[in-house]
Amino acid sequence: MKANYKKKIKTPLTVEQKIKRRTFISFGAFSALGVSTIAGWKWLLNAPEETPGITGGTRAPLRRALNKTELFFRNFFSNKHLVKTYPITEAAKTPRVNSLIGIEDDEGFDISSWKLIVKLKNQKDRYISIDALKALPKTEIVYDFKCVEGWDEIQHWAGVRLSDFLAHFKLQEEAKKQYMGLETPNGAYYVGLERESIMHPQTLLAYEMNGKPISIDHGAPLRLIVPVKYGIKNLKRIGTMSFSDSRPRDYWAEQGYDYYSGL
Ligand SMILES: Nc1nc2c(c(=O)[nH]1)N[C@H]1C(S)=C(S)[C@@H](COP(=O)(O)O)O[C@H]1N2
Ligand SMILES: [Mo]
Repeated sequence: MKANYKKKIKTPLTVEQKIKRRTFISFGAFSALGVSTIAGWKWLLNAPEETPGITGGTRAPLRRALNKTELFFRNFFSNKHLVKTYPITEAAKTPRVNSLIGIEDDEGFDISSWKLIVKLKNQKDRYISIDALKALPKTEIVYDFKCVEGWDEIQHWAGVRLSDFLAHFKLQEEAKKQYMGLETPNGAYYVGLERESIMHPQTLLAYEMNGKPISIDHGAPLRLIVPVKYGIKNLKRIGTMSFSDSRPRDYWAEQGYDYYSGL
């Protein structure tokens, strides 16, 4: 059987009718846009806040978007992307000291008895001396250190590559976890780093600056140098190291700064 289509007979619209119709459609479209904007704004405003503690407490959908952006950059850079390096002659002779949280407020700190404490699940903590670290192959880097506050400076650092350290101390299994947490000995300053930055070939546990042991203000005896990140992640005076699949606490992320803080 053939379907029986009726031919629609249209009487042409007058100009006035056309204008009326357009006006009506435009008005409807703008109203719908307005309503959905307000609805969207309300939805965001009433959405639950992200898990408190780790980051600045933004709304969950916004955090999801930020995490997607972060994931894009993590995949994009992975650890094949190398930060630009410079000749040693260009390095600052007296690099600036920026901030001393966890350093100036730690009266009890004794550099001579310092050991890096590696916290392990279901195992005893490991204590690693500065001499044990210095016995490993030394890696140097001269690069442009960048602080989120708006300054940058070419600096010369040396130490043990973090990935070499993990391999030497048989911590690769631990390092398969998504995050590493580092804290000053008194726990006043702390950062969390994701796997790609930990394994990045330019990431160092640094014990020298300009060819000499790092000064107290710059983070003696051991600090993190992670050139793929802003200064805030480059923890000075490392006390403890730990591994986890959830984000470790992070001092500046708690204040609302981007947890990833990549360059
Ligand atoms: N323990 C500790 N590490 C820290 C900080 C700090 O306040 N305390 N500040 C960070 C910031 S914001 C920057 S820019 C760099 C500055 O390092 P510098 O003082 O060696 O220049 O250290 C980072 N590491
Ligand atoms: Mo900074």
